[in-house]
Amino acid sequence: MSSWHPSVCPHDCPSVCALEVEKRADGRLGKVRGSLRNAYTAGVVCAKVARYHERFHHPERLAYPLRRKGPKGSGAFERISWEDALDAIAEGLTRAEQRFGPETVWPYWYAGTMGLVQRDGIQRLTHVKKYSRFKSTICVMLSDTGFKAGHGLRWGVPATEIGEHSEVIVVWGCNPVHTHVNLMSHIARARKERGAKLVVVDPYRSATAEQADLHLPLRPGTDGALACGVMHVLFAEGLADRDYLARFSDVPDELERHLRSRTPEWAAAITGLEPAEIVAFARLWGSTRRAFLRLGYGFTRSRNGAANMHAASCLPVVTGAWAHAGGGALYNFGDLYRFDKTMIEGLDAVDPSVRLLDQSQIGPILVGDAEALQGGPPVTALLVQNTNPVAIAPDLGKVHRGFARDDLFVAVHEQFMTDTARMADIVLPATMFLEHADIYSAAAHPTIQIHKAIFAPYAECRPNHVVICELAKRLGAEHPGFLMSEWELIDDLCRRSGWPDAETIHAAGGWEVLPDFATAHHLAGFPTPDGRFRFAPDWASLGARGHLMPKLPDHMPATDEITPEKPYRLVAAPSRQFLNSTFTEMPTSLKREERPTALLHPATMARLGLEDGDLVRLGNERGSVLVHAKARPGQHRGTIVVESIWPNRYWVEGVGINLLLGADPAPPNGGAAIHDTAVWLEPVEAAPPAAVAEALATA
Ligand SMILES: Nc1nc2c(c(=O)[nH]1)N[C@H]1C(S)=C(S)[C@@H](COP(=O)(O)OP(=O)(O)OC[C@H]3O[C@@H](n4cnc5c(=O)[nH]c(N)nc54)[C@H](O)[C@@H]3O)O[C@H]1N2
Ligand SMILES: Nc1nc2c(c(=O)[nH]1)N[C@H]1C(S)=C(S)[C@@H](COP(=O)(O)OP(=O)(O)OC[C@H]3O[C@@H](n4cnc5c(=O)[nH]c(N)nc54)[C@H](O)[C@@H]3O)O[C@H]1N2
Ligand code: SF4
Ligand SMILES: [Mo]
Repeated sequence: MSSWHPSVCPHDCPSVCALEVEKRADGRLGKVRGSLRNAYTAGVVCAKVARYHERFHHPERLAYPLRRKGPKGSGAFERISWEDALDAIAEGLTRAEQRFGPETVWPYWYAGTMGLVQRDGIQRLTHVKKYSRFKSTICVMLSDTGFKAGHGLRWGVPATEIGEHSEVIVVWGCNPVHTHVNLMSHIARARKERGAKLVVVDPYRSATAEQADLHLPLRPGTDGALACGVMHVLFAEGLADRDYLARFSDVPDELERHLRSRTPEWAAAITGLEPAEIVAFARLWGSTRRAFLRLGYGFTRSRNGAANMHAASCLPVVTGAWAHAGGGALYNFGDLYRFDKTMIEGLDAVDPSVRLLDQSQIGPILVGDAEALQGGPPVTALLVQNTNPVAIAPDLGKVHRGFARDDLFVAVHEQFMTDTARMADIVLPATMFLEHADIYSAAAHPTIQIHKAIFAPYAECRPNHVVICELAKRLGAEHPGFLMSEWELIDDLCRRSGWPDAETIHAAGGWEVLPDFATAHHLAGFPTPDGRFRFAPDWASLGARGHLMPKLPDHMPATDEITPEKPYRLVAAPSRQFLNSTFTEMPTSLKREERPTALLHPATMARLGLEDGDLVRLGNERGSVLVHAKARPGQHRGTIVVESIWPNRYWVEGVGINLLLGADPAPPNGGAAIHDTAVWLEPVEAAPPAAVAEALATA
């Protein structure tokens, strides 16, 4: 007989789905489905996680610790014992530290698992050992900064209100059909029950845009201009709620004056949209107070991304939509959880004088860029958990050169032989979420969820927490957190943060952290010091380069703009069947994605004499990649979209699309400009070398 168990999806996705997992009579993983116990998940789960048995029982899962025996990156490893592997890592880190001091060691992590214990515990080791600290910038730095600029703190209206009340839904700069499919079920209900209209703001006709009543395919990085054009119309046509503005915002009159010159024509010239489209969008938004704005991450991955987030986030304030059921905005519920992570992260051991290295600048850092290293010692040792920078980081050529350095010691704790693991000196096998306990918060719904292990670890796999504690022992790092079990850390976190204990939350199937409607809708004011939304943010308080930000919502001309030499703008958007580089090991995902592909406007294809499947070369000052072209209507003629992130071996010349992306930190406080790249494009005659065709055929 098989049994069903409650679980939580651990992957780096806003949805953090509540799952039901089948353990079959033979002890193997059976079906995975969305649970009904969470109103946001509501029984829905994405296709790739529904096929999780393929990943869980994958023949290429890492099973044993490995030591490199050939040259770096050769893929030649030998099996060793856990004792030997942990000793070798401790020795590698200690030797580096003896030569250059503790800041030469950089524990490097990200959100491969979103569990707070297994994801964040590595920072306890960082802080206690005074290793270089980690400034997490690759994903939410720009969006967080831009949202906080106006709202103060991050929370919003639950997506379940969309289904119940919304009449207009705007999906701005995200692609939920690919990246958090659950949102679409709430939108579908609103359309079915009351004919709600869906607007999608995205440079290309994404799978979400395909479903829209109105798709606005603006040029990448011009969202600030679009938002200003829309607000101009709202004020000009009497659709702004002046009473609401007077009560709940800082400088509404100044904003209105400032917007007088931001006409739809002005915005059209910048965005590449028609003035009439902008007016139509504004009238639709202003036609009801039950208008819901889903603010994504994608549109903030530009050098002006924080300004664009702030500008777009002004819309529901101008019309007062916030005060109504089904109205307002949702970006992220992050600040409702108010977690005290002292024990998990060792926050009592933080030394602010230790340098903070920028996650997104790993390329420049590893090739010795003095500015990125902040004048400190070189990085000569990396301990990596939960991330795959050799595939996903910007300025990927530098990342590859850096990882190839013979004087760099690298230990990688992974589930698969990823591009990063392949470059390691020591590889450790990691458990998957079904094999360890953890606690999860979510971005897209306001729920704490706790998970208990359902399966015994595969082969010799160990959880991140165990590895960090074992290393601490060998490195002489002392902190009470290293002596606690996973469960003790989860329970400590809950109690310390003022939530019920871990058993209670687990037994309840999750814990809602949003108190009531009034809080969700900021009925008593926004979570800023004076309760007012900021049209004029205090950017200086949000980052060292606040002086570069526009005083009021505006178009901030800071992107990698086109030139005669580089006439196209590249968007490296997420693909549907992969999650970043995770799931690229699953045969069914690879098959459905086919191969790396550049989506071009049909007119651009025609002008260059290209047909579907022809090879093109995309390039800029950082290098170039070969990729197959495909026509996609519904985007600007100058926009190229490459749905990512394919492992390097699937690229004709062995390096992925991130080779073209810049790693320069965007203002005011850093962040990766993943979708902000000017490129040239050349048609190419040659067929791809046999190696790649073979990699795809045997996948
Ligand atoms: N299937 C799948 N799911 C995922 C991921 C994945 O890779 N695949 N990644 C996960 C992660 S880590 C995250 S952070 C989330 C991200 O979730 P999203 O916010 O949905 O993803 P983004 O990369 O941020 O990009 C989404 C959309 O932004 C658009 N975009 C790019 N530039 C601009 C712009 O200048 N303006 C506007 N308006 N739109 C723009 C892109 O064309 C794309 O359609 O998804 C998570 N879920
Ligand atoms: N071109 C392009 N590049 C991008 C983006 C994009 O949209 N386009 N998006 C950017 C964004 S938003 C992000 S967040 C980054 C994400 O990039 P990454 O952080 O590299 O995310 P993943 O590729 O999912 O890698 C996570 C790794 O963690 C491993 N893992 C999962 N669970 C565990 C565990 O419990 N223990 C251990 N030890 N390992 C585990 C997985 O096997 C996987 O290899 O990519 C960025 N790069
Ligand atoms: S939608 Fe996101 S959270 Fe839900 S199962 Fe898929 S990857 Fe996991
Ligand atoms: Mo992300």
